[in-house]
Amino acid sequence: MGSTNAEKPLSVLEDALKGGITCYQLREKGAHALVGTEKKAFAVSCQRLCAQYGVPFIVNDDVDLAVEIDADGVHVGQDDVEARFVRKRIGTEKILGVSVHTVEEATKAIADGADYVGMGPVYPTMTKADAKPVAGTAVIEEVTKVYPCLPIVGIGGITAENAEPVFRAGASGISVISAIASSADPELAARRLAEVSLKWSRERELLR
Ligand code: TZP
Ligand code: MG
Repeated sequence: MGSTNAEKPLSVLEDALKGGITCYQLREKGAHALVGTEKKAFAVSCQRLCAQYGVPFIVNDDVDLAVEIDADGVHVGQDDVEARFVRKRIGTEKILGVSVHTVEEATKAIADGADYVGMGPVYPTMTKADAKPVAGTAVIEEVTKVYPCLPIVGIGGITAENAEPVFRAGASGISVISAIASSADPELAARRLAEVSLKWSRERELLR
């Protein structure tokens, strides 16, 4: 018996959790994206799985859904509802992430109450149809210099093999889709990414 559309992503998520991911963001996008009650049911299944592993569950864009199911946080981009309104709505206890591409956007994200910023695409990616041009790691370095304490998560085409320059530029974390979801062994892929990430968080501790 084959798995349903909703089961496959759930099994990938469980593998990723076993492999050691430390945060999960639900990004329900594209032509076959679930909507309405199906989306909510899927979100709750992901949320429960994340809770079993003690991993924060963040919803991309959909503030209403995040509030309705009491998600751990919300992530918004520059074209979504303004971060300051999201912060007002979700309160101070929840995680707020904002995608930024410049120091100016980072400044606004901080003023709006962001806990972290996502920056990318660092490398070429096929995943986001409307992704901005590839930014490399230079902007991450720039934002790190201005805001050394701001948690930055790099995104876009990142794998365990090319993650090092992202951390070296100042990112505290990396965020991936294909490197795990398109892997033949998502658990192993997540473990490798978690290892690289752990190595860099240790190095950062030593530098303090
Ligand atoms: N924002 C910039 S690139 C991207 C998003 C959401 C997609 C990243 O996906 P992948 O498969 O890890 O390149
Ligand atoms: Mg968005």
